[in-house]
Amino acid sequence: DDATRPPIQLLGVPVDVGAGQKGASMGPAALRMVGLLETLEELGFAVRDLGDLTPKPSPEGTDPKDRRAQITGWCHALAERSYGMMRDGAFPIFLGGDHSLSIGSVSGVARHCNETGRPLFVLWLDAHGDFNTPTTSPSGNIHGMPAAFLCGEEGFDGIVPDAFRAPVDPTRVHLFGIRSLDHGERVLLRARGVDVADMRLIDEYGVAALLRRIIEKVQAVNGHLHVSLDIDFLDPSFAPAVGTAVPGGATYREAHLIMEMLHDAGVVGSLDIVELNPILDERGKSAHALVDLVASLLGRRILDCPARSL
Ligand code: 6HN
Ligand code: MN
Ligand code: MN
Ligand code: MN
Repeated sequence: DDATRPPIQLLGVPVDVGAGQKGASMGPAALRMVGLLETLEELGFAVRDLGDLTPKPSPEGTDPKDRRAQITGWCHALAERSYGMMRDGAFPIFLGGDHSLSIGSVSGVARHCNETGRPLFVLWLDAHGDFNTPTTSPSGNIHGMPAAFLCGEEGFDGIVPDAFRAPVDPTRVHLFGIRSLDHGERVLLRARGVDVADMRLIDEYGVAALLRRIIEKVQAVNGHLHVSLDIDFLDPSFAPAVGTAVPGGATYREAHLIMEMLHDAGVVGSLDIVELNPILDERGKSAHALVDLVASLLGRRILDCPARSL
């Protein structure tokens, strides 16, 4: 088992112009500070920290306040980098940074999957749908749009290089933990057939039953599952460091169970950790909670043996 584990590569993506509030650019530093790398090494992984990404500069004459141009700079650099990490055979972990970075990270992963013929699935753990387009968005903040971009919606021309524009099949995008949607998102999500496990469904059926169906779908076609973990998926009581907190999120144990099941299923091949805003944290508790969740995703267990059946 251990011999087949891919090495882990960490890449910081300190972008925050996609969000309405600044501060997520300090996320990569906070995750490193609470021991992400050491935790993964203790689990037996070879880990390489590639440091922080530098965005491509905007064309001369661009207004420095043009947020779309800045995101384009980040996403061009990140799509290439993400693709390179996949080609290295690594398990990439992208440390955000706001959620706009997933436009770049998933585009790189998608290109690799297309080349290797592996169907790509995305598990989007979030309070929000992130399914606005530049036309529907009430805020204009690009971190509220990445899932729509990935599913091939219009309005994002040039945000990644053309060679990386590889839309994901919307029926393979699974939004999970959702409890805040804008009107336009609700309409589009239904029209495209995206699978949405909202908190109401989670309350009724529990995370295990809902996640098992997704895992089985991925396993049936030997797919690659990319997990995009927005910290606001978690209940703000134990993960307060986020600018867009919504009450009623996943509990500490629900979140860990998801990670533990994903680990046991062996389907996850890449990960984003986004929206951690350390200036809103309380003594580092949100950063610690995220590192513990990543540990569960990568094999930390309570008992040192696989889960048993009933
Ligand atoms: N996130 N739906 C809101 C908007 O501005 O489009 C909130 C988006 C939040 C995005 O948390 O990654
Ligand atoms: Mn591969
Ligand atoms: Mn969110
Ligand atoms: Mn998000």
